[in-house]
Order: sequence, then structure tokens, then C-alpha cells
Amino acid sequence: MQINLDFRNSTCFILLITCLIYCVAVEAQPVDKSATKETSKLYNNLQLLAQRGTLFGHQDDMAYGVNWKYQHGRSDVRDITGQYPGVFGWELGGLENDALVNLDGVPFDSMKTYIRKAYEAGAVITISWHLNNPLTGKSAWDPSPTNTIPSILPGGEKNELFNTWLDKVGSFLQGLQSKNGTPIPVIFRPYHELNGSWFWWGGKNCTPIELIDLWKYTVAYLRDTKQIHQLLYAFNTDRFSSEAEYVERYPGNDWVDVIGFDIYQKGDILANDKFIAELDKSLSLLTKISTEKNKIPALTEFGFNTIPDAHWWTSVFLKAIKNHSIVYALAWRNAGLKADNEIEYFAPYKGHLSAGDFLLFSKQKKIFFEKRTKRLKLYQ
Ligand code: BMA
Repeated sequence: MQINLDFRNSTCFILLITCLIYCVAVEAQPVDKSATKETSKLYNNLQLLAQRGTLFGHQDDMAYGVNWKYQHGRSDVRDITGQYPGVFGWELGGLENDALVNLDGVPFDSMKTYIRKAYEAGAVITISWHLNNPLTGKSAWDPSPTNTIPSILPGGEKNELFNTWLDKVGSFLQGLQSKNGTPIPVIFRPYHELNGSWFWWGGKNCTPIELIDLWKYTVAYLRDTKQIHQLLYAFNTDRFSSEAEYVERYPGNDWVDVIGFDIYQKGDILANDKFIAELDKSLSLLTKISTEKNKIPALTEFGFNTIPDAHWWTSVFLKAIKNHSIVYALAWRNAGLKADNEIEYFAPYKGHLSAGDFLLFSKQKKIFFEKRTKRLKLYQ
């Protein structure tokens, strides 16, 4: 009798614990409690994906690549691997000034078409915004006055102007709908690389509290004022060296869905080992923080410009990420030769010296390109 009772008690105990774990797990919710069904599904599915693998992403993938622009169905990634990425990155810089094309020349109308196509193929969309400095009217890289943030928040001289910018971005995002009118979920990534001092919203150009206020204001404006319910919000630093540095400007768990950082390998291939060690360490820190905060961990931008190493994908990048649960990794854009005569590309193109290794990378069990991403049914 005694034994039976103990058994029953321990069974009850196990049931209780299981129930508690389950309740905590299902309770994880996006920042937007009124998120659309597809957005909530995406959020939950990305949370679960952390244990399974990493989606490969590429900025502006369908719009242009090295030595080509706007060719229907073309993608440097697909030219090599036979499939598109699993994540598509896009950029809104310029929309705030009613430009028809973004700061990298991508027409906003075409962007909408590409986004719809990607969503209908089951891929993930993430959007950044290199918005101009509303106080000076110059670019995002104009950090000169340190009072930009106070000037655009309520009571500031540029608050009304800034609201019109948020209205425009909000209308664009809200206009992203599938053919049957379903709002397309987007991981919105404003104010990125916020611990660096090259943008007006970052580093020494503002205080941590100012950035946090700006973050909360932006989320509340889009979610509550504009009633946009198809967004997940991504918070991301640049490279960082400690947990304290990472969380210094973190606005709090109620305001963030995805957490990540951007990192680029610099210099030549002799720096490979140093880069592997740094990326490995940063990913350990990031996933520790994401576990504590129950957020979706991602490598929000990465790359080694022109990839001068034939084996970089499997010997450097994969080596650094393979033991970490990051949900996606977004390679930056394949601009090719730019107007300023700089060359920039972070994914290879057909014929590039790392193309063979990239193909091998795309076949790794834990790396998801288009086809396996589609099978995950992330919106269901
Ligand atoms: C930078 C570079 C620039 C580009 C900007 C915004 O990293 O790629 O050429 O204009 O991002 O996309």
C-alpha cells in the first residue's frame, strides 16, 4: 500500500512537472499578443526549429547578383545549389522619403512581388530599415548630432515627421499579403548593429535608455497605433564580446521576438581561425541569452566579402555554427561592382571559387535551403 501510494505520488509529480513544462512552452508568445495566426505559427515553429537546424538566408537574393539584375527566376544561390534560400532579407531604406526604389536600387513594387513569392513557397521574410537621420535629413550613417532620438520621440521637434515615416513603413508592411489576402508575416529588424557607432541610433550616438525608448515607441506605434499584426521584432547588435555588452540596450522580453548579431570576417584567409573562434564564442553567448530569455536566436547578418577561400563554407562557417542552435543565418547582399567601385558579395555565384563548397554546405543535414524549409510548413 505504502509503495503504491509513493508510486502514485511520483506519477502525479511527474504529470505536474510535465504539465508545467508544457504550459511554459505554450505560453511563449510573440511581442504582439494579437499576432495573426500565421505569425504566431511562425513564431512557435521557429522556437522549435532551434533544436533541429539553421535556415540559410540571403539579402536581396531574387533581385540581383554578381553581374546580373532583375532576371526572372534568377538567384546566385539557386544557380549553384538548384534552390533558393530558406530566408529572404529585404531593406526599406528610402521608403521614408517616398522613393520608388530603396537605397540599393530595389524597386519597392518588385520587392512586394518577391516577398509574396517567397512566402507562398514557405520561406521566411526578414526586413531591415537603414532609415535616414530624421533630424539632419542625411543618411542612416550620419551620426553627427547626438540628440536625434530625443528629437523624434513625443515632445521632440521631429516627432511628427518621424511618425509619418513609421506610417509609410507600416503601410508597406501591412500591404504585404498573399494572393488570397493573408497578411505575410515578417521579421522586422530596425535599428540593427545598435552597439556600433556608425548609425545615428547606435553606440555613442545615443544613450542606452534613448535607444530603448525608441525601440518601444516603434513597436507600440506599429502594433498598437497602426494595428499591424504580422510582425515579429528582431533585436540585433554588431559583434560583441560579453553578455553585459549584449544586453546593455536590450529593451526587455516584452518587446523582442528574435535576438541576434551581425558579424563579418575581415582580412584574408589567415584570419580564419580567429574568426571561427570569435563566431563560436559569440554564438555560445547568444544562445545562452536566448535560452534565458526564451527568444529566437539568429545570425542576423554574416559574410566574408568576396569569399576568397574555396572551402570557407564548410571549413570555416559551418565549423563555427554547427554546434549552436541558431534558427537562421542571413548572408548579406551580392551587390557585385557598386557605384563607388567597391565589390561586394557574400554568397558565391556560379563559377566562383567557393561554389563547390557552397553546394556541399547546402546539402548538410542541419542546414535548410528552400526545399527543406518548405517541408517545415512554418506557417501552419
Ligand atoms: C551595407 C552595404 C551597402 C548597402 C547597405 C544597406 O552593408 O551593403 O552597400 O547600401 O548595407 O543595404
